[in-house]
Amino acid sequence: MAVKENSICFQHLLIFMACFGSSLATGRLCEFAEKFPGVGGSCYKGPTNDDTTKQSTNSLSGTTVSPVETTTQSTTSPPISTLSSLPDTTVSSVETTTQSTTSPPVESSSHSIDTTRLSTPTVCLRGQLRCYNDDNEMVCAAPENCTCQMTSVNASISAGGFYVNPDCTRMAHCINGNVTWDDVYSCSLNALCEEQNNVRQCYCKAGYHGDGKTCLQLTNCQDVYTAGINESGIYIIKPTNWPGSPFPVYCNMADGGGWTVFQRRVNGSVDFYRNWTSYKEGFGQIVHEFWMGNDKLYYITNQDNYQIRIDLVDREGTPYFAEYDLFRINDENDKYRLSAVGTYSGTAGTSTEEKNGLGHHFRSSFSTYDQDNDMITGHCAIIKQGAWWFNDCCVSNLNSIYSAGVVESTRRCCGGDVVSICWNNLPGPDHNIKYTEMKIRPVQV
Ligand SMILES: [Ca+2]
Repeated sequence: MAVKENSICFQHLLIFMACFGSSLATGRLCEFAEKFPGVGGSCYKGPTNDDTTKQSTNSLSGTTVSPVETTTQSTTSPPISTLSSLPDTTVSSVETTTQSTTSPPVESSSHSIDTTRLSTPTVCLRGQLRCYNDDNEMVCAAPENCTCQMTSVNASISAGGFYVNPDCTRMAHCINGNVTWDDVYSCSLNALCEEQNNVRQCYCKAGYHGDGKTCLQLTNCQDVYTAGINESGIYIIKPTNWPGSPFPVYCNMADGGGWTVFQRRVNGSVDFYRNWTSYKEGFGQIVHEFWMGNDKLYYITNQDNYQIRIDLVDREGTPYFAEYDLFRINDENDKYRLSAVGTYSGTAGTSTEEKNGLGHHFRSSFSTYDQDNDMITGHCAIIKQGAWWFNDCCVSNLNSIYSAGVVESTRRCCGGDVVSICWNNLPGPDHNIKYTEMKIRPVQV
């Protein structure tokens, strides 16, 4: 029996794992985001009319191909091999020739059918063809619903689907019951010929995006966005010169899209008072509270000119944001020094460099409780219980203790003895930030 075009999305956690294991490796958004808004992934559902435009942008498409069963056909329908002897005007589902076109519709007055050999409808309405459906039953159907029987490879292709041969050197399509072979089909150097969820074709490797024939490297979330994916979620990227394996990041596609998120605080459930190695490698959950990791941040911000956006929400729910038109950090040898902070704009306070949240920290090295790289005798990371580009110590400190508590508006979180997530000069009380998100993208040209 020909297998119908599968819906390959699994349920619940299986979706999560399956999508991460395969589809995210392509960098494409998983449709399980339908169930888990805000979290990406990809699972292909068989082609439908509605999918036509989606496939053109998201590029993954497929259909299952299964060997033709001949054992049951002898009782309900003729074996495939005998179909070729039937008049062309009555059956069009047999593999014909390359670049074949749609067969003419069967006339309702057709009299050329051998009714002794066919137990299924012998006369079809105008506009229909006698052909196999996805259940391998001979029926009268609209041409676009006819499957294609490929006797040469002992397989069938679902209506509208495709077939790729075992070494991914040929691709055939089933269109209106006819098989059409592409002139050229081969895998990109950044793709693998393999079967995923019962669909064999060329698949882009992790960190790349495309149809398998062409695969573009995803060096940040802007590349994901440019590829036509505008839904926030998790994607696999591979920054330029990154020495490790491609890795997942959270892409925020709001505010113009293409933002690679590297820090988020939501409710204090993740401990941010951590050591140097932890900040170097990253920690937390990228769909929740996390720090992406200073090594990754270094590679991303050094492959182009990047801007940064910082979103803050205070305890009362009032949102603020700060943007700097340039942002970069150096590598570990230079203690992840904040080597570029551009011009400020936004709603999160003053534009005076000495007072605004991040500008004050320009040129400072990163410090953690086990690495004192600040500019005072004391140890800012311990005093302020955070990890930041401390100098004398701070005007901002978004990795400090999560408190979101009420504090006196006259006291400064970095200048006084209050220890909490801090962004001095935020309009209103500045010690009660309950939400932060730090994200970067290439400077827009
Ligand atoms: Ca010190």
